[in-house]
Amino acid sequence: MMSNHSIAGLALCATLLGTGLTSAFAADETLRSLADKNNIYIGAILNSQWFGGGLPGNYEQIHKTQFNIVVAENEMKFDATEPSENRFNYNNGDKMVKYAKQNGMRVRGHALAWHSQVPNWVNNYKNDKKKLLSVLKNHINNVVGHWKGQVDEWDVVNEAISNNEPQWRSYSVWYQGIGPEFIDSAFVWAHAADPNAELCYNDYNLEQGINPKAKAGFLLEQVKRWVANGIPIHCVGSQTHVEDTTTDKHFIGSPDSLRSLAKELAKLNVKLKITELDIGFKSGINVSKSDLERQGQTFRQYLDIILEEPNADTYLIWGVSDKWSWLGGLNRQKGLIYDDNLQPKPAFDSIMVRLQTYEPPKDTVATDTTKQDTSATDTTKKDTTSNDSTIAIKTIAGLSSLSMHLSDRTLFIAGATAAKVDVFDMQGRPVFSAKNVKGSVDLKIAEGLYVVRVRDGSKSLMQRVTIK
Ligand code: 9MR
Repeated sequence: MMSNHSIAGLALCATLLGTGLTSAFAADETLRSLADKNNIYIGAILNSQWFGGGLPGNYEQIHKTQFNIVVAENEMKFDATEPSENRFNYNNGDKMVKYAKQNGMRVRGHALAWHSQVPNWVNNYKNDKKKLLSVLKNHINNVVGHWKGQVDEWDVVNEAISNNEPQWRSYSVWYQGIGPEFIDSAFVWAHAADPNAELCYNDYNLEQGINPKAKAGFLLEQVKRWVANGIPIHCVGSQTHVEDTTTDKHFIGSPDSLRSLAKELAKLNVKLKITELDIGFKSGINVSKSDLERQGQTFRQYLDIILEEPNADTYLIWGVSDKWSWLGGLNRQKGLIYDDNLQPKPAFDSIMVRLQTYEPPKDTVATDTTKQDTSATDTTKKDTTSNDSTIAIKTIAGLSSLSMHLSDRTLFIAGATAAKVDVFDMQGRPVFSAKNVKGSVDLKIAEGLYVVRVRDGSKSLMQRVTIK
């Protein structure tokens, strides 16, 4: 039987051909296969209904076919993981990590230090700075430690900035009890618990401009300070919960503003990720076909940032289907890329086509400004690390003619005529390099965790490996 997506793919081909465009894609291409090809992560949350087992069978099928990164809607938050003091519950998080592993997906952890979804027992210590510090440190140590090497990136601090007149958010037990230094400490503790995890500051309204009065402007100043002080921050997550501009005339965000933030962060060697995207319409209004098409264009404009900015690599949507979305609580509707019946919307097609047609600028490789090169601590795509170094790298069959396979310290490369191989340590420092590699090369490096990059002309592949 043909899947929804094959049907959608064929329908889209037909639409494109009907409009005179010759571009068409194979019926088996998915957002995921195209994201892989473009070296980015595309994902959607596993929502709380999935954890409860209450979703139709094709939800999971769609999720694992279309996405290569996953995050839990609520199940890794403080109240879920430490419901009572020093008693941790990892059941749901483990379930997601297992699912991600089985399906070769990257895992985001959300969120360690946040003012919301904090269990009541924490508030009992609101006037005890020393105790609160030890509570937060213990939480981070345990949670990050539990998923060390399995959760690739964490929202270490979420929504610590206030909405108006940017300043720190005051109604937060962490801010009130500890002061803004809870942020610096949280990053340091998270890094100590898993030195290889990418660590993000995550917030909303970051698409509203980078002037000092906007949230992103205030954040930028803090990121500069954190970087200057050696705080291990590697990324900023822009939640990007936005509204369609025709239904909210006062909405001031734009993809261009978010792109400006990405460019400023690049100067600091910090990544930008879109972590919770939805583009809703006001509740109660009739949403027409052309509204949905316009929505698709906005999804595409945000995707362009991720495709085009070298320090942007992740495009995560806060839900799969409009049927299970938090947006109703915000007086918005229909903000996702699948409709109530799990059918792809015009936004899905818009993303699909953009992923298919995007061509990186010709000088990308020559000037060495590839995505992977911009972050010193890039944990790179597709960590398929296992205990056995002989299968540490799996080829991504059919997605690129270039592939690699590691056996002990010998790296075998297929599909290359004269590849350049570079190996970096987890801080991004080059440790080995070889030119004109055709079949295989011996990696003369010590035991440890590395990133291997193979480039052959305009083709490029990057993987994390364990050398034993
Ligand atoms: O989608 C989440 C919803 O189910 C929860 O009730 C809510 C509680 O605060 O959190 C929602 O997720 C939020 C995310 O964790 C942080 N950014 C805003 C998201 C939407 O509110």
